[in-house]
Amino acid sequence: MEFKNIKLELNEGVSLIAIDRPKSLNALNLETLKEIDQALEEVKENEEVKVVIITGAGEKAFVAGADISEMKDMNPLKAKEFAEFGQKVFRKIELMKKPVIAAVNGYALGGGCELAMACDIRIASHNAKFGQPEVGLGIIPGFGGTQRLPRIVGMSKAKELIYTGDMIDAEEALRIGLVSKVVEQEKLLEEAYNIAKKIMSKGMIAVRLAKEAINIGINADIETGMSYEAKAFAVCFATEDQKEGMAAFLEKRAPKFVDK
Ligand code: CO8
Repeated sequence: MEFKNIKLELNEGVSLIAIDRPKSLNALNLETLKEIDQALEEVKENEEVKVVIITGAGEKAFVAGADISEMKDMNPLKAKEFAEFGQKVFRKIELMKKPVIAAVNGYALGGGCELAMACDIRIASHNAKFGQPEVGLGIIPGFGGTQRLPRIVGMSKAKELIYTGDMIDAEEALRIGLVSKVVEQEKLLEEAYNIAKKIMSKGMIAVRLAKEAINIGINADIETGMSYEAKAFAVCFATEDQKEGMAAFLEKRAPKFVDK
């Protein structure tokens, strides 16, 4: 499919989705969200794609939020539909069987921070800025921010950020665990690809099962999480990759995983 507001590339097993609306700092209007949704469907179905990277085009913004000019005249029903659609798209990222890395290259505000938080791994460039400024617009986060931010950084910091609308820089985001790495802007995509390549060198079924176990466990009690982990662990032993991985270790050679 042809896209107007995003770019979609495939390089050696890695799909790169770049939000590309530079005039509005890559803000998410409905059309852009629909294109992201479509791109996610395509990468989900494409067996060549092993890992996905999401970034913002240009050097200034990852995504500066939902598009305020489009939201300003919404009635409550439209606002609910918009929030639910955005939530559904971001949940698709979270539930995708392939790892998704956010390469945050500038402003990640409101819906932009929420998009990054739906990804499995977040890395940022030094000039990245994060925040949930919605209360300053008289609204609250609507694409999962009230749910994911406390799960990622804890209740106190999440409430501080959401109630004040404060913007934090990349170093602070690293300190509070909102991102896992900060690099120079010109190295950001290279670093994201390096992480993707490292993941792709492992048993990808195991990576997928680990993602599922972590996602289920974070929203469940410990017994449910442990029980899921044990079952997913058992499933690994039905794969060729488990046999290959362990044989390769014992034979002191690099494993050749086949994703089976
Ligand atoms: N929506 C629409 N346009 C935007 C947005 C946005 N979120 N952010 C920036 N723009 C536009 C500006 O209007 C401006 O356009 P123009 O050139 O036509 O005037 C252009 O991008 C450049 O922006 P600035 O001139 O403001 O650039 P600065 O460098 O001065 O400032 C900032 C950069 C700090 C990022 C500033 O643009 C800003 O504060 N943007 C808004 C950030 C924000 O509040 N984001 C949260 C939006 S609300 C949200 O995301 C809720 C998500 C859940 C929705 C649920 C559905 C109901």
